[in-house]
Amino acid sequence: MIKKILIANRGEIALRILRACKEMGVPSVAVHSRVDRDLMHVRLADESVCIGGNQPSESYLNIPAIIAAAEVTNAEGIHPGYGFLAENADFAEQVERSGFTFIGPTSQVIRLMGNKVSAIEAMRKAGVPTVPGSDGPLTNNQDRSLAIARKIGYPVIIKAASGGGGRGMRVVRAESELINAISLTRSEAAAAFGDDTVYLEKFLDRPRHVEVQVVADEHGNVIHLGDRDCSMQRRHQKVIEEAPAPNIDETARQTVFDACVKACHEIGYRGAGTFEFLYQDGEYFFIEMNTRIQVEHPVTEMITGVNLVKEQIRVASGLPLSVKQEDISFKGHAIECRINAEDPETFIPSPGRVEQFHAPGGMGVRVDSHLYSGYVVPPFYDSLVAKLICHSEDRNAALNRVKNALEEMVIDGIKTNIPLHQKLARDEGFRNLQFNIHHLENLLQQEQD
Ligand code: MV4
Repeated sequence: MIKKILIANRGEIALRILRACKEMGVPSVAVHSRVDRDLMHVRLADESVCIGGNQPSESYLNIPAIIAAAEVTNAEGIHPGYGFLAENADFAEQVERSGFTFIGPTSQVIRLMGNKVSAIEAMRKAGVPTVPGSDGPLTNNQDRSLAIARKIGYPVIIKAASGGGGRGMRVVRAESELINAISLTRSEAAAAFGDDTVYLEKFLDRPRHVEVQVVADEHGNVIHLGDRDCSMQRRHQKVIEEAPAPNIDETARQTVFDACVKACHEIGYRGAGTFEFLYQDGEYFFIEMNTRIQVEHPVTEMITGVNLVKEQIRVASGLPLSVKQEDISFKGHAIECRINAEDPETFIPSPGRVEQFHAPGGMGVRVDSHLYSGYVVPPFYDSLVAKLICHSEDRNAALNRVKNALEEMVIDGIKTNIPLHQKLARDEGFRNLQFNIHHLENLLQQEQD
C-alpha cells in the first residue's frame, strides 16, 4: 500500500479523500492556501503544508509548490481530487517524473482523453457508440466541412478538441451559418486553450446526460459500476445526480456497459473513470471521458457499496481491485443534491461565515461536507459546500428522503441553493421522469416569465 498520501485539493473532496486514507491506515498530508488553514481536513490530516496564496494559480494549481510539499513531507502518492489539476496530463507526468505516484490514470491516457478528437477515435475503435460527425478534426477545406454537415444533416454542433464540459461549442442550425461558426469556434478555442482544432457532430436536441462509472487496476481487471443520470444542470453545472439512471432501455444499457469495459482494456485504463454519453430515443452517444473521481461518485457508492476512493488508492498502490464484476449488484436508488453557497434565485456566489451548520441524518442519508459552525466560506473557489446523498429502495422513496433531509438541514449565515432543491424535489417533470438536459433551465425560464 502507498505509505503516505498528499491530498492536492480542498473542501469536501479533500475531506472525502482524507476519510479513505484514515480507513486504510494511510498517513495523509493536507496542502492548502493561506485562507484555507482552518479547513476541516487540514485539522484532521496527519500533516499540513501551506503551499501559497489564495488564488488557485498560487496554490492548488501551483505544480512546483505541490511537488515540493510532497518532497518535504516524504509523501508517496498524490491524490488530485476533481477540478484543479485532476485532468492535467502535464501534472500527472511531473508527479511521476519526480518519483511520486499519481493517483489516477497514466499521463498518456489523460492526454488521450483530454483531446476530445483522439478520445472519440479511441472509443469508436473500441466499439463504443459515438455521435455521427466529422470523425476527426475539421480541415480548412470549407467544401469538405459543408459536405460533412450536409451528409449528417442540420442542426450540427462545432466543438473544440481541447474543450469539454461545455466550453468551446457552437450549435449551427443552417448551412449558411456553418463556415462562420467554424471560424468563430476556432478563434475562441485558440484563445481559450491554445489549440484551434475543432470537430463537428450531429446536434442532439433533447438528450439526457447518462454516464457510466468504471474502475480498473494494473492487472487487467476492469469493472463497471453502472450508470448515473446527471441531466439536471444549469450552465453545465450539475445540480442533481442519481443512480441508477432511470428509465433506460435494458438491452442498450448492458451493451454500452460491456463496450465501456472493453474500451478500458484497449486504452490501458487504470483507476476510476467516467464515460459521458448523451442518451436520446433509446440510443447512447459517447461525448467525453473523465479521467478523475467525480463530484457525483457517492450515488454510485450508495447503490453498489463500493468505496471508489479506496479503490483508487488500492489500484494506484499496484493492488488488484477489491471486487470482481460478479460481486457487484445494484441496490435501490440514490440521489445527490449539490448544495452551493449561492443565491437560490440569482445564482450569485454567497461566501461568508456559516453561523450554524446542522447536517441531516438517519437511515440512507449521507452528507459529504467540510462545513462546521463558524467556518468561513472563502470567495476564491467554487461554491460547492455540501453534498446531500439519499439512498432508499426505489426512486420515489429516495426522493421523499431528499425532501425530508432538506428540511432538516441548517446552513445559516450564508445563502444556499437549498430552496432550489426543495422546489426540484417537488417538480412534476423531475418526479415523473419527463426531463432532459434542458429541463432545469426551462423551468427557471418559466419562473422568469
Ligand atoms: C452535445 C449536445 C448535443 N449534441 N453534443 C455540453 C457539455 C459537453 N460535455 C457536451 N455538451 C453537449 N454536447 C451533441 N452532439 C448537448 C450538450 C449539452 C449538454 C450535455 C450534457 C449535459 C448538459 C448539457 C447542456 C447543454 C448542452
